[in-house]
Formats: sequence, C-alpha cells, structure tokens
Amino acid sequence: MSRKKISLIGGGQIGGVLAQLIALKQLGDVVMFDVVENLPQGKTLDIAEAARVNGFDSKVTGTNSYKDISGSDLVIVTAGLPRKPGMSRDDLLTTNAKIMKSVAEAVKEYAPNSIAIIISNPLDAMVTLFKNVTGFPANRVVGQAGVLDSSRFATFIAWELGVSVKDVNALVLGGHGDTMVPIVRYANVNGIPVMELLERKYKDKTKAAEVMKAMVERTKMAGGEVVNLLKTGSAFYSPAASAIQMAEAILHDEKRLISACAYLNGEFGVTGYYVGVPAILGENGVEKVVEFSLDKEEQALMDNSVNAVKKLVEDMGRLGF
Ligand code: A3D
Repeated sequence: MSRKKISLIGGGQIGGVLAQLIALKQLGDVVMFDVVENLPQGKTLDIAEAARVNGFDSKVTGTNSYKDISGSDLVIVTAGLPRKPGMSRDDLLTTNAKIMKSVAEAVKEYAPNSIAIIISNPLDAMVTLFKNVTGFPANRVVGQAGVLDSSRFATFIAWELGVSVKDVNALVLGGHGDTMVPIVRYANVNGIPVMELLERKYKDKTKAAEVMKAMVERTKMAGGEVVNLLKTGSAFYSPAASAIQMAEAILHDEKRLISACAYLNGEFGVTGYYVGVPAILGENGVEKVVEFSLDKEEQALMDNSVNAVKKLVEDMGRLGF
C-alpha cells in the first residue's frame, strides 16, 4: 500500500509546522509548494534531515512547480499573507483572494481528486473562493478555524478551572472573525457544565458570568492577542496542529465531530455559504453537517456571524472574485 500524498500550498510559518507534524505522525509523504524560490526546498530538507532522529519514513520534499503536487490525496492551503498588528483578518481580502485564485486553479489542474483544507485568511471567504474556482464538490473543500477557536476556548477554561484541558469540551461556531460564537451552554468538563463549576468556584452567579464573558471575549480576540505579541506575523503552531487534527480525521476516516468551516445547504437556516459548524470529518471530507438547536441568544449571535461572512463574500464579489 502506498503512502498518502499530502501537498502543502504555502511553505511559510504554518506550512513548516504542518510538514513537520505530518512527518512526525507519519500521515503520508509531504510535498511543500511555495512561490519563493528555494524556500520550500530548504525547509523540507531541514525537516527531512531529522528523519533519523525523529524516526519517520515519510518523504518530505519542496518545490516551486505545481506539477509536483500531481496525484495528491490531501492539499492544505496556507498561501497568503498573515496579519500584522492593527489589521483585521478581513484586511487581507484583496491580496489573499488573488493568491487563492491562483492556488485553486493549480489544484484543480494538478490535484483534481484531492480533498482540500484551507487555512488562509480571511478564512470563510478564502474557502468559498477555493470551492468556486475548483468546482470541487462541497464535501471536498473545508476550512480550518473552528478546531483552533474551540481549542483556544477550551484552553482558557482549563486554566481558569485548574483542570486538564483534555477533559474540556468547548465548541466555537460561526465565522472565523470577531463575530465567532463560543457555545457557552454546552461547554463542559467531562460532562459537567462549565457554568456550574464556575458558579461553585465563585459562589456567585454574577461573578461566574463575568469570568465566562471574559473567556469568551479572549477566545474571540485570541488570534489578535498572538499577533500583537509576535508583531511580525500570526499564530502558526496552533493553526497547524488544528489542521492536522482535521487531516487525521480525513486520512484515517475517523468520523470525528468537530467544528469546521463547511458549506451549508439549509443547515442552521443558511444556504450557499461556508460557516463554522459541527461537522463529521471522514474519508470523504465533510461527511455531514450536524445540526443542534440554538437558544435565542445563540441564534442571534450566529445570525450576526453569518451576516459578517455574507458581507465578506459580497465584498470579495465586488473585487471581482
Ligand atoms: P507566512 O509565514 O507568511 O506564509 C505564507 C506563505 O505563502 C509564504 O511562504 C508565501 O511565500 C506563500 N505564498 C504567497 N503567495 C503564494 C502563492 N501565490 N502560492 C503559494 N504560496 C504563496 O504566513 P502563515 O503561514 O503564518 O499564515 C498563512 C495564512 O494562514 C495567512 O493568511 C494567515 O492569516 C492564515 N492563518 C489562518 C488561521 C486560521 O485559523 C484560519 C490562523 C493563523 C493564520
């Protein structure tokens, strides 16, 4: 049985961590593409030369030629500029739409049967553009955002409660922007509602609600918090790890139910847009969008987030994409 072929489009910060994680986990062979001459070759040579020490057999190679992604099973796209302090993800729209269009055209030509995970920002618009340009069926194009946003929310909850993050379940839905929707009602530690644990900790409902509100706000702004600290780019370890969880679900047909930016066909009352929702990921990519009832407040937040995604996609249309 041959190993899976995983192509990384973009060999920057996230691309580099992706390549290393794929090799360490032996998910398949890696081809890293970038437009910068010698960058993907250098990065992958460095990673490959650690194979003896890390004990992996995955081949990790770099290229500036799209021909080399031919026959990929999975493509992960990080091509595009990251944010700098003071920028919103939406400020990247014009530059990254141009890049994403060229990437999608190449993937359509050289890897027409692949499943694609998109990471480039502004995420919801970039996934939409990739799907429109490739014409791939919706199940084969998915965006990474919700896994990371949910992981950030879970991390803050674990720190606050002094419990292992492994026992925290926290789901973040909606667009990957400041309007994202952390679902407080279902956040739990091994089944015990986080709100109850906070109320017991503070013996005060108002204080517990304030602490939760602060964690929700920090989750929504978590990407910006890292950008402000790094100054020269955005988060890359955690976005890469999050995409790897999705890649594993797909390559190992795990049927994981995770938050993913998936194409909606009436689910959650939305048709024709990519939005962060609970989805089952398996060998066919997005195998199912899983609906559940939102309460009034959650629905209002979701509507607000969906409207932000719609506006972003309309802006992209006005730019000619
Ligand atoms: P960076 O380190 O700048 O890497 C991007 C790479 O894309 C660079 O190596 C560029 O040379 C390359 N590139 C530029 N144009 C092209 C092209 N036409 N074809 C192929 N490659 C090209 O950025 P990064 O890796 O830190 O981030 C990559 C993207 O992910 C950015 O758009 C970020 O905003 C985004 N991002 C998304 C999340 C999500 O959770 C959705 C999180 C963090 C970053």
